[in-house]
Amino acid sequence: MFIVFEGIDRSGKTTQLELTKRYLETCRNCSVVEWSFPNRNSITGQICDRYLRREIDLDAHTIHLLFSANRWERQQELSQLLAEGNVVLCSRYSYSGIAYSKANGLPYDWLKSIDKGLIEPDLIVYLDIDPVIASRRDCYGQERYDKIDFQNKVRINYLDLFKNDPRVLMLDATQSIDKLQQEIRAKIAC
Ligand code: DGP
Repeated sequence: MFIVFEGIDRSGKTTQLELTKRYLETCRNCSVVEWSFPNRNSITGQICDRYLRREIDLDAHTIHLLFSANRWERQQELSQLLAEGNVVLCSRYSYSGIAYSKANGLPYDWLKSIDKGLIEPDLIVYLDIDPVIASRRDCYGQERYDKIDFQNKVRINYLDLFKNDPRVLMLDATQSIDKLQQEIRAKIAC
């Protein structure tokens, strides 16, 4: 099973991913692998990291291609992990690519075509939150995209992208951590 967690910055993806991992390991006896994109350790990820930390500037198409390459370069490994029976929990995937790069002014069709063929997740957990509320959470404002106007555009893009997708569990991320985790567990259990 391949489960992707999506949402604007500080929406609570990491917290829910960790709790879901613990649940699957301890209560469901699963072998769970935790991933996140961008993977900042690879060469493409190091450039994405420098871009996000505002150390370098790159044009919107160029940086998007690097974010996308960062996903493509791990496809074989992902395919193997899934074939071996692991559950892969992943913070961000191609949906971040569309939501963020569209907010950067790039066209949807081009964005979609670049990531076409990536392994599809079985479930997408989308944590929806007003960017003003998210901005009050710890560690907000450290990276390039942490601006309320920009995050508003990203949120609109996510909502548009996910509105008719049956694989998406759309959650109100202002709910308590426990309540959100309960909803995720209920979905995984069925
Ligand atoms: P974090 O999840 O905290 O490691 O932050 C990663 C940042 O990278 C976040 O602001 C969203 C952004 N991001 C992830 N994937 C893409 C992508 O494909 N394109 C663009 N433009 N941004 C992305």
